[in-house]
Amino acid sequence: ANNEQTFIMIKPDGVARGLVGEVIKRFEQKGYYLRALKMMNVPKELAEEHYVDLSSKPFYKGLVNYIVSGPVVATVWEGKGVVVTGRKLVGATNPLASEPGSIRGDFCIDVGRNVIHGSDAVESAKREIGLWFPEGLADNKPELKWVYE
Ligand code: DAT
Ligand code: MG
Repeated sequence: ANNEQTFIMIKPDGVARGLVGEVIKRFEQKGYYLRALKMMNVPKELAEEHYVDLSSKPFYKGLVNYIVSGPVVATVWEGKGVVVTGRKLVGATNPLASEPGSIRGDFCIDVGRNVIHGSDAVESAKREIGLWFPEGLADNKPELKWVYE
């Protein structure tokens, strides 16, 4: 489906380092459509819920503290295969293993400061979009005839 959606969040280090435009540029250049965007400070409960599947991990507390440490930019992107391809644009979790050419591969080193989040499946994307955009997304009508045949 051309209207698959994923949740992409530029984490506090990415915002502080001025990488917001770089991230948006890469998703736009690929042909994906920006459906929603907001800068926000993250309530601790939201960070905890976002990463609830990792709550038993030893790094969970540090992870939550990192996400609430400064403003993030939360975005929703739409297009064919955007979840899987978005993960490729983001790169592997540990930036030392992320391919150069991916966002993490190009811009970071430590797993605990890996600049960006991307949903890992269509179902988790739905959950995360609901969590981060409870107000819903604005209506729109993108012109996509130069992206899709
Ligand atoms: P991803 O963000 O690639 O989906 P994940 O969902 O497994 O990775 O973990 C979420 C975040 O938690 C990840 O971006 C960084 C942090 N994290 C994961 N594994 C970690 C580890 N072994 N040590 C420290 N932080 C880790
Ligand atoms: Mg994940």
